[in-house]
Amino acid sequence: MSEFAPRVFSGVQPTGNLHLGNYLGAIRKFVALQESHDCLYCVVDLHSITAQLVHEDLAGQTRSITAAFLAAGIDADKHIVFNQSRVPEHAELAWIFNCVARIGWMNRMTQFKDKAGKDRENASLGLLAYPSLMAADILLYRATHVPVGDDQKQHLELTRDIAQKFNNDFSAKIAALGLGVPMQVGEERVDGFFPLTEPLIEGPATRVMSLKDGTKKMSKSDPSDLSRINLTDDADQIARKIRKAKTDPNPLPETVEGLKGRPEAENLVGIFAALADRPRADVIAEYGGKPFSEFKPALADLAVSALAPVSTEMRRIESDPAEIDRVLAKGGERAREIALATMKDVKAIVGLL
Ligand code: AQP
Repeated sequence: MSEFAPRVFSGVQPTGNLHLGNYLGAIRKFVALQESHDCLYCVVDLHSITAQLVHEDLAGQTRSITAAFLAAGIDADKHIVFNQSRVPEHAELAWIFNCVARIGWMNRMTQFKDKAGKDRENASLGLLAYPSLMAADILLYRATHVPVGDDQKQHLELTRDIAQKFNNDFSAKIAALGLGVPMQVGEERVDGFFPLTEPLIEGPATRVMSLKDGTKKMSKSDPSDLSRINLTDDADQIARKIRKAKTDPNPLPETVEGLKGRPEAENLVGIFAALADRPRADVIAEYGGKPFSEFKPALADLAVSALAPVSTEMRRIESDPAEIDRVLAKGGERAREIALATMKDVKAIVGLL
């Protein structure tokens, strides 16, 4: 067991409209964790320029994601809400991690392969180094837990590899400076400077799939808006998208096992279960054997009732951008205090005067 104080960190990129996948896979978990942990929630604007450099309104997008955090129920007084670029130590630690991580590790990242596509030589160096900046985001605060969707699992494993290599390579220096924290690594009890962060990937909606293709992740960058439900969609748009969602011609199965091999049905049942906070088996007990024409309107009603309060509150918050900027500035100051303390020790460990 780690003896680092439990602390949660997670981030969302300001790359477009937040969708139901981001909400169920990440933001709703952020809200729940506030009860039990100290949390830092970050709009990771430096990440958003890795795949596409020029954005029409990056600052506006950053405010909009912040508004979504607050509207969903994140308490910016009790916890820390900020945007990444306000705390320059993220980029500073990422540079050190670029020298810890190996090129082979980065080349294996499936998100890099997906986003770089066929023309890898033309991808930005930032896109390749993305996981090293993500490790810096987390480890700058020596966060012990990171709530994320399933797509981020590999990046979290890499974060642990970076922490472990840093701890090993500098073990003598960490011990000499008295900066080691005891922790359990497998069978061994060791001292390390960075914790081996645990991903929190659980619940019925760790990977919400596209409404147009049950084998593809719901994503902000999908060119078809019909593939996702945005947090900003109104009741009519939500109902229309669910009505048009791809399904197979059969009624819903009578058992959860019957969802196997039916990705679209599995996705819609998973979304229903997550929104209603009920097990899938419960949903199947109610709708098994019924046609999609009956299930879809119930799902649309549920989605509207879950998302409407968030989108209404989001619009209210967005109408006062100066207040959002105040929240981010205050959060940035509080985050920076922790970041500076970590960097002071990291510099001493590495030997940077
Ligand atoms: N479909 C999803 N199901 C469950 N969780 C998801 N997340 C993203 N998509 C799903 C989780 O949301 C958090 C924020 O994601 P992000 O914006 O930082 O990056 P992303 O994973 O790249 O999100 P998108 O929507 O897929 O963006 P694009 O299209 O730009 O790639 C993360 O915790 C993520 O796991």
